Amino acid sequence: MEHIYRQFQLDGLPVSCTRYGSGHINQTYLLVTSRPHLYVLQGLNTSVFKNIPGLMNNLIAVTDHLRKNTDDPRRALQLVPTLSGQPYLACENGEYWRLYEFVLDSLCLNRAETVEDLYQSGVAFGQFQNQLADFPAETLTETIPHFHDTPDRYRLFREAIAADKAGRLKDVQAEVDAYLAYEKEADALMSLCRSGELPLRVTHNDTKLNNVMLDAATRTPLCVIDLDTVMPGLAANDFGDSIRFGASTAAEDEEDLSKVEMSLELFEAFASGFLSACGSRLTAREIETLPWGAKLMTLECGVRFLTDHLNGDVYFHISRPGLNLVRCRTQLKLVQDMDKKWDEMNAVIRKLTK
Ligand code: ADP
Ligand code: GN1
Ligand code: MG
Repeated sequence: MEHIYRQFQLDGLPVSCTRYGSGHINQTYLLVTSRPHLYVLQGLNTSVFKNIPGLMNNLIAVTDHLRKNTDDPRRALQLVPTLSGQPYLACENGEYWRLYEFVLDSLCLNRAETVEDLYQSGVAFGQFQNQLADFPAETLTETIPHFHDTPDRYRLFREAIAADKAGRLKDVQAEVDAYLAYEKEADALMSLCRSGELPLRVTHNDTKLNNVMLDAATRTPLCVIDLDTVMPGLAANDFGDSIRFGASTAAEDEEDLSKVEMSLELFEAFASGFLSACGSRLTAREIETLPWGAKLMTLECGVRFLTDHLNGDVYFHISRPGLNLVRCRTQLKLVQDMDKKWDEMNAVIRKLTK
């Protein structure tokens, strides 16, 4: 990694550079110098992101915007420039690298340790939405076209089934059939957007709990990270992706499906934090359709995992064979559990906005 990090303006001499975090897309390293000064070094995934200069422009504009409201360096991601003063490194071999200041004295959780943690992550994503309400959406590059277009995800799923590139279809027919049975629901939110009933807003689009930094002492929000997919989108999808990941009683890659449920207690905690931070900005229709965001983001993510399994694991990082299949099963279990709890999920939202 030395040839990469020595091209950035470092404070001190590099002491260690080790793989870090549990993101599924980029290559992330913790870089520590002799000062000591901590950095996060990231290699961007060029097969996922086709327009990295556009993506980096989004990131710079969004973080500049977030910094307008605060003097606290921990409240917005901060890029460290290269030796030649560029905000990121574009290598001759086509790789792109960026360096962030490490958000100090923070927590980044893969699992809420308390119900309050999930409440606070709801506050973080609600605030994020609030802070970007006056951001000029038309200046953003769409970094992944059709990112949360669930019907389009089904189209790609059908293509993967037809191609059966990795020869795995015969082993996963049950999962394929179960997901195809849900296809009729895939357009529920997109159709409301097309008809003008739901507005497009500047959204994060990847609102996993591990994309929020909490203050280690107070466990309250510092900032939202992983801004690669900030684009115009639906508020319900930001809400929903957080529920998919954070309100599950088990990890995304849990093999024992009896442990996987969508916890109504965690659902309420996140909803309560999210609505307290951004509820007044949302229309009644947006609020009413939040449970759909939860169901569709979970369904869509499951379809994406299964598509990737069929394609031979070319998109999401996997640490063991079959991991995308395991992930698609947990998402399916969550969708089925949401079906069972549908009336209660809707009742929670009504109760919180009474
Ligand atoms: P990916 O797109 O692969 O998920 P992320 O940008 O989310 O990449 O980074 C992966 C992980 O690295 C995060 O979940 C977090 O633990 C850690 N991380 C990223 N940026 C920072 C930062 N500035 N300070 C501290 N930790 C960070
Ligand atoms: C990826 O980058 P990361 O790990 O935060 C993915 C999300 C999925 C998520 C599933 C750019 O998020 O869309 O919901 O994995 N990000 C991208 O865990 O595809
Ligand atoms: Mg991430």
